[in-house]
Amino acid sequence: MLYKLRCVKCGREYEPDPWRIRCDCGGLLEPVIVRKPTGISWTLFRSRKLGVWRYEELLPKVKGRVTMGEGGTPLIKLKENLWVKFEGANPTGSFKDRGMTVAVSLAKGSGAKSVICASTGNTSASVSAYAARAGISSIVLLPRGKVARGKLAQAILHGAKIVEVDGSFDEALKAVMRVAGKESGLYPLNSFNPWRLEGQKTIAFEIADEIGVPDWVILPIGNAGNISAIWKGFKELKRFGLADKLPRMAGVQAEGAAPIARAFREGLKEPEFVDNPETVATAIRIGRPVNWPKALAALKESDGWTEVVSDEEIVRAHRDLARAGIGVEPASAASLAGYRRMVREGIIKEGERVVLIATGHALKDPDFIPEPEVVRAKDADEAVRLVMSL
Ligand code: AN7
Repeated sequence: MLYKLRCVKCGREYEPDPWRIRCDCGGLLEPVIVRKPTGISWTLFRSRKLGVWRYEELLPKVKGRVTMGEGGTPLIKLKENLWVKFEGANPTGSFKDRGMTVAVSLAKGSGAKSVICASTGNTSASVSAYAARAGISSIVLLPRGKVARGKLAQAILHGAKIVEVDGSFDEALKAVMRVAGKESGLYPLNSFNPWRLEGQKTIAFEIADEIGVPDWVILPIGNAGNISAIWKGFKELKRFGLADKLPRMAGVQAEGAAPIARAFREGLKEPEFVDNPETVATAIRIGRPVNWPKALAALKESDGWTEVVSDEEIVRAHRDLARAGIGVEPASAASLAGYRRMVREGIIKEGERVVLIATGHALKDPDFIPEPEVVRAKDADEAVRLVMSL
C-alpha cells in the first residue's frame, strides 16, 4: 500500500479509503506516502506525457482515470528570477482540475452516486466538468450572487444541479459537510478531501522539474488547500531525493477575507474567522477556511510569509499582468500584489527566485474586466479613417 491516512490533529492513522475524508475526531486527514516508491526519477517522469499523471507513482492508484490532460501548464518568465505558473491553462481554466482528475477518478471507482461541492466558482466548474466526463451527476452549492459569470456558466454548461445559498461560501460548505458521505452516496470534492489535494501537489513537481526549486512560491489563499498541497509536493521531492532544498511558501489574502494571513502575522494558534468576508476577488471570498491547520503548518514549516492586500492592489496587479499578456482572474492577481509588497518590505531579497501561482483564467470573471474605450464606425470607409487616426 502506497499510503496511510494520518489525522493532522490527533495523529490517528487509517487505511487509505476514498470515503475516509475526516478523522473521527473531526480533524483533517493527510495521505502519507509510507515509503519511497521504487524506480522514481526525473528521467522516468520526463519520459512520459506532461501533466498530473506523469507522477503516477506519487499519486493514489485509481481503477480508471478520469482525465482531460490537466496539468503541464506554462511557466512564464516575467523577468529575471520571476515566473508565473499559469494554471488558467488547465481544461476548465483553474488549478482545481489537478485535484479533480484524482478525486473524481476515486469517486467513480468507489461507487459514488453523485459528487458534491460548495464553491466560490472554480471548484464547481471543475467538479461539473469532471463529473460529466466520468458519467456521474454533480451537485454544486454556490453563494448566491457571488460567483463570477464564467464559472457559473461552466456549471450550467456541464449539467450540474445547482443550489444557491444565501450567505457566503462558508455557509454552503457547512451544508456539504453535513450531507456528504458513504450513506448518502454523495462524494465530497472540496479541499477538505485529502485525495483531491494529492493531485494539486503536482504543481510543485512541475515547477521543480522545469527550473528547480525556487526560493519562494507565492499564491492566493482561500479555503487554504492549495498552499498545503504545493508544500506537501515539495516536501516529497526532498524526502525522495528528487530535490535538495525546499522553497518558502507565501500566502496572500484580500483585506476583507484574511483570517489566515492575520493569524500568521500575529502569531495566533488559531485564526479568528471572518463572518462577512468581502473582496472583489470572489474566488477567495472565504471567512472560515477549513484547511487552516494545514496552511498554518505549511507557513510555519517553510519559514513562510503572508501578505494582506487591498482590492485596489489586486485591480492594479490584474491589469499589469494583463498588459504583460497574462490574463488571470482577480484572485490570481493577488499573487503579484503580494510579491510587490514582499519586495518593498525587503522580505524577498535580491537574486531570490520566485514563482507566482496564477490560479485561474481571466475569462472566468468577465465582469471584472474594465469597459472598453471604443471608437465606432458605420462602414469600412469610416473604419479605415478611424484606424489611420489611432
Ligand atoms: C482562482 O472554487 O474555494 O486556498 O470553491 O478559485 O486552495 O482554497 C476557490 C479557490 C485561489 C484559493 N485562486 O485556493 C472554490 C474555491 C482561485 C480560486 C483559490 C481559489 P484554496
